[in-house]
Parts: sequence; structure tokens; C-alpha cells
Amino acid sequence: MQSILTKKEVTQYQQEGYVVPGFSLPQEMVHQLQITLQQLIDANPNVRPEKLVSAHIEGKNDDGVIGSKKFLELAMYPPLVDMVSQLIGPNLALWGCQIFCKPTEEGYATPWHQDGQYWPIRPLATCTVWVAIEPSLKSNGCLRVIPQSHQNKILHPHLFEDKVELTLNQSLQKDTFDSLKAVDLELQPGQMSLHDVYMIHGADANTSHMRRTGVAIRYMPTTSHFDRTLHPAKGTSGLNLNFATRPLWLLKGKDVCGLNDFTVGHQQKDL
Ligand SMILES: O=C(O)CCC(=O)C(=O)O
Repeated sequence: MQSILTKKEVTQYQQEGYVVPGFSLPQEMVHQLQITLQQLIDANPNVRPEKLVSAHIEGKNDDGVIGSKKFLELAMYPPLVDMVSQLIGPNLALWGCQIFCKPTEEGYATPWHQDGQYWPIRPLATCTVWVAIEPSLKSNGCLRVIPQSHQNKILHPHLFEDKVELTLNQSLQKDTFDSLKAVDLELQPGQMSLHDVYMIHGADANTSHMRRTGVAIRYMPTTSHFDRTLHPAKGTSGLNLNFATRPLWLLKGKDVCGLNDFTVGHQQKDL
């Protein structure tokens, strides 16, 4: 089978910490996801649309969201799994999926951060596929990355940001990176970016008249352990996260570390 990512794209991810591949979702699939997105928002009137954690788990999940298996189907879509496998290896688990939908005019900002500092994965490893369901542009708060910031595999100190209007209450100290180096990842619906767990990234608030939505799908190599006993950000992320009962799906290969539990959280939630 032909690989989805070109050699150049794989190298770009390894060297820069992110890539926007030439591959994008078929238009009909994007259209269906836009319908599902609206259903998800309507089903969760009390959850901020930037914080729709575990949107892929059908029914009410332990992160407080009523999710849809349509997002699980997206996470399992073979071209996505193949791309991630090209980047982090043949043994893959799906462990998370969050919708970041920033409404018009008052969509929350995402502070500069590294994902790894609030995730219970050891050794720390994850590739996120961020799929645009709506246009994600400079004008409505697209994802911004600091190229090469993943290279030393260092988690820099994060501060607790005590503000409501943020997608995440963890923010990198300003002197740990140069924000002038930021690259805007502008995407049209169906396009996607992939980023490494150590990558410094963030996004401006959406003050425009155009809603901005991405689905962030989290995949880890099974050489790593999703350790349910860890609480890295000690409840200060501002997200409702319940890692203790978060279901994992083995999508490809085997559980190399032998420590991951693929049964927890699956009761009545399988496809
Ligand atoms: O979409 C956003 O604003 C933030 C996304 C993000 O931080 C992530 O996917 O890790």
C-alpha cells in the first residue's frame, strides 16, 4: 500500500515537530462531521464548545460530555492511522479526542503550552492529529506552533492561569520560547496538522464572525504506558479530565509495554 505521508512530510514532522500533509478528508466526510459537530454542541449546552473532551465516546462519558461514535470512526479512519503509524511506529493506541470549537466573537484563546505536561503517559509520547472541520485561519484563531520546540524533549515550567476565557489554564513561562518564531497553521475544512507531544503551541482568541473548529485526536505508541495513577497537572488544567476511566483503543499492532489496559471504560461504549 502506498504511504499517505511523503518522505518530505515525515522529515518535516521529525525536524520541525509538526506537519500539514497534502492529504485531506473527502468533502462528503467533512460535511457529515460538520453535522455531527452541531449535534454534539446541541447535546452539550452546559459545556463550553472549546472543552468538548472525549467527544469520541458515545453517550455520557466520564469527562462530562455526551459524545458521538462518529468521532471515534474518524479517529479510526485508516488514512489517519496510517499517517500516525508512519510517524510514531506500528503499535498504536488511541487515548483521546477533543473538539476545540471557538465560537464567533468570544471564542477562548489557547495559551502557549506543551501538551505533555498534563498527560499521564510514560515515557511521554503522543502524536496529535488536529483535523479542521471549519476554516481555521489567522483571523479566527488558528493553531500556532513554534517550530523545532519539541527537539530537546524538555517540558518547560507552566504556570496556572486563573482565567475563565481560556481553553486550558496552563501557560508556558514567557522566557522559555520566542513567540516571534510562531507559524500559523491555516487550514481549510478537511485539512489537518499533526504535532508532537513536546511541541509548543497555542491559539489566539476568536474575535471574528467565523466559528473555528478542530478535532484533536491523540495517538500514542504502545511502547508507552497510559498510567491511570498519575495526575500530572493536579486538576489545574481547567479541563474536566478523568484519566482513571478513560478508554483506550489498540488500533494497530500490539501493546508493546504490556502495561496498558484496553478494557477500562469500555462498558456499553464500544462501537
Ligand atoms: O485548537 C486549539 O485552540 C488548541 C489545540 C491544542 O492545544 C491541541 O490540540 O493540543
